[in-house]
Amino acid sequence: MSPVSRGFRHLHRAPAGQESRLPPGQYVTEGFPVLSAGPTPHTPLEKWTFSITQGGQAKKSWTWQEFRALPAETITADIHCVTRWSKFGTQWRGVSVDTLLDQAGYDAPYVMAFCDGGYTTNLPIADVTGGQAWVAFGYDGGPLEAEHGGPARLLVPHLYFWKSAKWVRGLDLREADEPGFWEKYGYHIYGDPWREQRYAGD
Ligand SMILES: Nc1nc2c(c(=O)[nH]1)N[C@H]1C(S)=C(S)[C@@H](COP(=O)(O)O)O[C@H]1N2
Ligand SMILES: [Mo]
Repeated sequence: MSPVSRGFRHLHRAPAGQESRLPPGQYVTEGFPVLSAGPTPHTPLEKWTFSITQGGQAKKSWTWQEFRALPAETITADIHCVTRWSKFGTQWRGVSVDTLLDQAGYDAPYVMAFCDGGYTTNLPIADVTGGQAWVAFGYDGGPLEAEHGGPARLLVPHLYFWKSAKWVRGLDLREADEPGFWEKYGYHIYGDPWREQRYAGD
């Protein structure tokens, strides 16, 4: 299956005065490229759940209805893809990962996000707490489109966008930082765009 990759038009430099918003080696796009390593899954909402798991066991699980009843926030963020596009001022609606982890209870240094379709990505707990990460279900005032990760995706805008797992279904609490899907293929284990951590060893 060849990866889907489209919407790379008009990559340009940061507008005057906005240069400091653009991490090194990045260009600005006005479009919203789609990058998917496989086909877009379509899980019906009545079968959708979000779970915080540990050692394969669910500590807490929400149905779509329960998830949507949680307090939501509007998030405005710049996003940065490792393929060098950045998009300024994207607007999302989502539930803070803090809310989910606080309800589940947690005591682990890492998480592995897991998704419909089998994609995974690893993150330190310190990067998904403290108001830095959301499970986003809305984009630009509407529902999040399936190709961009709907019904819900992880949003971790301070790291390269591959960490923002689309079609996310849960977070598995981990004692060790194990590589996820792209990290196993040689992408950086952490992925800070400001330190240009694109590939292992950067
Ligand atoms: N489940 C899943 N999540 C994923 C991916 C993927 O292939 N599958 N691609 C990642 C990559 S490399 C990027 S840049 C962003 C792209 O999100 P977009 O398609 O909404 O632009 O999703 C990330 N999350
Ligand atoms: Mo990406």
